[in-house]
Amino acid sequence: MARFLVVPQWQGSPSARAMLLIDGASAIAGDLPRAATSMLDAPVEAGDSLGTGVRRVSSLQQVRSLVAKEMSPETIVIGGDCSVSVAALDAIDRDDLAVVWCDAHPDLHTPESSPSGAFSGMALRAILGEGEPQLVLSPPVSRARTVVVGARAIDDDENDALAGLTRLGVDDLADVNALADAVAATGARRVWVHIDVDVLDPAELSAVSEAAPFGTTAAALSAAVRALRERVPLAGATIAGFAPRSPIDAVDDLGTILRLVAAVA
Ligand SMILES: [Mn+2]
Repeated sequence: MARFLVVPQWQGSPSARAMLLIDGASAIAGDLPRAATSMLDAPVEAGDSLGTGVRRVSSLQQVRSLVAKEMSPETIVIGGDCSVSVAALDAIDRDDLAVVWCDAHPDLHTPESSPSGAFSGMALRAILGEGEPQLVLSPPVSRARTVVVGARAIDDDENDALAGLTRLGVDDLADVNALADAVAATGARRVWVHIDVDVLDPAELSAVSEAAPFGTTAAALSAAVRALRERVPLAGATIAGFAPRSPIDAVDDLGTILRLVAAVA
């Protein structure tokens, strides 16, 4: 049975309403099996950049050390902002690991290119080992083992960093085996699946900080992830980016979120 680690980290988000991510994490946690779920005692305060180009580094580091203590095999991490995946991957063996990044945004900024200084927009870049030295993964995950799914809001500065990554668009998921094929082709023996819920179309799920049109459906993504798991064992997964503005909004979207949880758990 999967274990769930709920990480209500908001400090990596660029949003003025980043703290809604805490409400999102709590809402999801309320529907998970209690005996299999741990809630991380994440700092609530903003924290300090400590002279780096990344905002709130001190809090991000605190969360990272707490996550390291809580990770076990096949943990499903519930965010929080997207950079919870950097903390999770930092804590596990990355030999033979592929990373699937399902997100409307590729999160490939560096401190130099980021307009906001928010770490969530640098999360995948940090997993590739590039960016602020205090936060990047070492050893990194290689570009050859990284698959980006559903990215469609890409900043100019992120384009060069996409080189060498495998990319699947929303339309590619019409073939239920496309994701499994892409990951199998990397030669990896285990896979981490990161899902920012903004990869979904706003008609499917509205409670995100930066909605992007023309996303995928929960049905297509779930089917692709299930087909992937039949081919490559899951090392773990992340569901991130749920930011409901009210409890009523949270209830509206929870069915969709739980469908994604069921696909990875
Ligand atoms: Mn995103």
